[in-house]
Amino acid sequence: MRPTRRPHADPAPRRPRRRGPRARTPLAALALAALAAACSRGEPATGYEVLARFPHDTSAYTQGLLYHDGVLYESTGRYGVSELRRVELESGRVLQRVRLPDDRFGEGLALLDGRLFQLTWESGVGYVYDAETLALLDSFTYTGEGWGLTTDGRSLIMSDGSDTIRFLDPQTFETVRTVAIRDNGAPLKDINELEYIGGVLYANIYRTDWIVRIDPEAGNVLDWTNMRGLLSARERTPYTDVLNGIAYDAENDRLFVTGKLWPTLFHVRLTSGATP
Ligand SMILES: [Ca+2]
Repeated sequence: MRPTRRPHADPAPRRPRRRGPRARTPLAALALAALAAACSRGEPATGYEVLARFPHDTSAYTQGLLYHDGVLYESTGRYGVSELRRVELESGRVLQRVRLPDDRFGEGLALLDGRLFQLTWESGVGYVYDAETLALLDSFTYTGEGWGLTTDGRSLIMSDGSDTIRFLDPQTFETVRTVAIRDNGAPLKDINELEYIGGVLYANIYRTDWIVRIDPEAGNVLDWTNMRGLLSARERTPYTDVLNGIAYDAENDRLFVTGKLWPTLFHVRLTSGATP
């Protein structure tokens, strides 16, 4: 069945569907109890700490995000304005941009062995660029939709809106293996932007404020983190869209998150994420 079509710019942000930790394990039950206790005390029920804030282009419909050698690389979506960008972290200034064809909707982005790989949403076409120059080197095709993309250093790891993650060979783009994502045995769909950090797959869940951490080998969800309240009400406009975009600065151990058309990119530390 075809997944629900994603809005290009939702003027009235949808209420996120209920997603989150379920009290089916002792750990989840403890986390929920702590959450309930925090709520009852009037404290914000969040699972993160903001360490720094940086400007983010409010015209960037963030679909892919990564950090490498001191700069951010961003893939933006929407037909007619999709781009690959090199972005200065501190200012949010776009240092270099490559415009996609008007009929391509930019999606996930990964960097492996000096090459950038960019997915598109429904056209089944991906692009390969030189990471230094952003020169277009090649293109490839895949079946189904393109959502998130990251790498474990060997394979490209791709989400497509379903509950299955694909591992692609970066040379042939063949699917090497697939992993079914399960949260306490239940299929977890709408896995969106991805970041592979230290053997763990971090993922946005589309239309929610949740980031999940996944064991990419077995496919089981390790924990959920609620990013609610990250963007203040003052920073939101009718055009502000959902949380999406996770990047990691391995050299300085910095985790970055932002959202589609958000004015801010955050350096955060996840505090509620507990590995069983
Ligand atoms: Ca990412």
